[in-house]
Amino acid sequence: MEELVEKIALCIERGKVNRMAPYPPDMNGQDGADEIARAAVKAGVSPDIILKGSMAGMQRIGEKFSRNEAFIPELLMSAKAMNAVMEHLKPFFQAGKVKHKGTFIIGTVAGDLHDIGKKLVGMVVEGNGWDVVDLGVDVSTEKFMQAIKEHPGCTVGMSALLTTTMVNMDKSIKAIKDIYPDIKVLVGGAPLTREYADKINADGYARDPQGAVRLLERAVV
Ligand code: B1M
Repeated sequence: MEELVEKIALCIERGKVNRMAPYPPDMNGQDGADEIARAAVKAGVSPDIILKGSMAGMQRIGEKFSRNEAFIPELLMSAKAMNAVMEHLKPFFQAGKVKHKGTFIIGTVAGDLHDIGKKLVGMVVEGNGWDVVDLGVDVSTEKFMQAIKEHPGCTVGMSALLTTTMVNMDKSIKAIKDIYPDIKVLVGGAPLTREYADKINADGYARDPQGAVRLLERAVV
């Protein structure tokens, strides 16, 4: 099992999406993240373990990027490989999707293009019985406000992966609370801390998707 997980981590680190993908050239003709994740699911490997391998691959490419050993195109290929794995995990995370506990609007804040963590949070929240509206990336305050107007009583989730964009949460929360003081806003993403969440008057901070579900259950159900 460990071997399978390591293979997934390697495909994500190297940005090997599937067998047909010509990139990276030295992995030509080998199975990619798509085939290996499919095989892992078929072999009964737990989705959490597959995810752990995927995150390890992302962590490695992120570290290479920090050391100037990888650049944006490589990060994009890793993201593509990660998305291929997530397609296989979706059915598991969404398996519990029965109750309509409420609506959760989620988006990555203005200026930020990181999609994967936010998508993962949306999938897990959806699997726990919430209707999820994913506004995508680079979501402006106006777009959050419009979605709140369209989904009265919703809860809002904001994700940020950059220290330079997490400050935009502050602006969006202020604007939302001004007009919709009862709307709850949860925040998360790698650079965030509980202290920062408190400072910007977020109603909750979650480190991971399960934390977001716990907050939602507490705040709303
Ligand atoms: Co960028 N990037 N990136 N990147 N990128 C990071 C985040 C970075 C840490 C890399 C590094 O330097 N080691 C660094 C940020 C440094 C900082 O600000 N402290 C960085 C940088 C600098 C940049 C650019 C500025 C690079 C440049 O242009 N010079 C640029 C910015 C573009 C922009 O957004 N405007 C940039 C671009 C990109 C790509 C577009 C190429 C690509 C994203 C593609 C995509 O998403 N479709 C990318 C990638 C892939 C990464 C890394 C390698 C991986 C991110 C990821 O998907 N992680 C990342 C390094 C790393 O994370 N190790 C890096 C996997 C994902 C599952 O985890 O998103 O953390 P994560 O989500 C977690 C939790 O954070 C949490 O739950 C998730 C699951 O556990 N969570 C929430 C997230 N949102 C939540 C919301 C919640 C609750 C929990 O409630 C609402």
